[in-house]
Amino acid sequence: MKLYSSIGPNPRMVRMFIAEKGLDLPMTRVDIIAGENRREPFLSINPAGEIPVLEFDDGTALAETTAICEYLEERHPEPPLIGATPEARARTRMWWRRVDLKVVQPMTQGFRGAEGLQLFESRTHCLPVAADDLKATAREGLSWLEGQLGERPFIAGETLSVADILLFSFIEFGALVGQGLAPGHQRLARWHDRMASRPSAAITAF
Ligand SMILES: N[C@@H](CCC(=O)N[C@@H](CS)C(=O)NCC(=O)O)C(=O)O
Repeated sequence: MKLYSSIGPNPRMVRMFIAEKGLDLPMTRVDIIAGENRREPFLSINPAGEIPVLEFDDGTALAETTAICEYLEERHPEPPLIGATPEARARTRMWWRRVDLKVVQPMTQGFRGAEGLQLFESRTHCLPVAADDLKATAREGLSWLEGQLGERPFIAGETLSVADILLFSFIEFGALVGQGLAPGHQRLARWHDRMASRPSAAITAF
């Protein structure tokens, strides 16, 4: 089994997930800036042309961070990063989805419609006219999470989960592309600092 990885928050979150599991997978680097992921032979591995991809020893491949993390959790349940019980798994998936829909998607689309436009306009439908609103939507999502976090140590509860890993990876990405935390995001800033001190957070670009 090996992972196709690159710069960017999606492969980073999967690598962080792998590190938190204590796993060590061989990796192949894909140059997404040069568009290696948008042409053959990569398109035969993932027709969506995106990174990360987990390739199995029989040559079949699995894309999408969600599917990859779910698979790794089933194969390597310890430590649980999605959950050890049906209730814990459901709670993590609820927060995972909220982080994805409220922050990750609008932040990504906001970036692709503005700072990332030159790189992405020939690859996917970008929304330059909506970029500012998409960024505002991501900021609102962060503010909502700030209010929800309360005094909990982690996004989904008392222990680290994939929801923390996803949010951390995208908050770090946002900081690089002009979508960093706002001064009012104090709980998230403290949570971010705790996350940043984990050894798995040292994994940045491939
Ligand atoms: N929905 C995909 C998104 C993957 C994605 O957008 N990956 C970025 C890197 S962070 C990528 O491949 N960008 C290059 C491109 O789209 O050409 C997932 O969850 O894995």
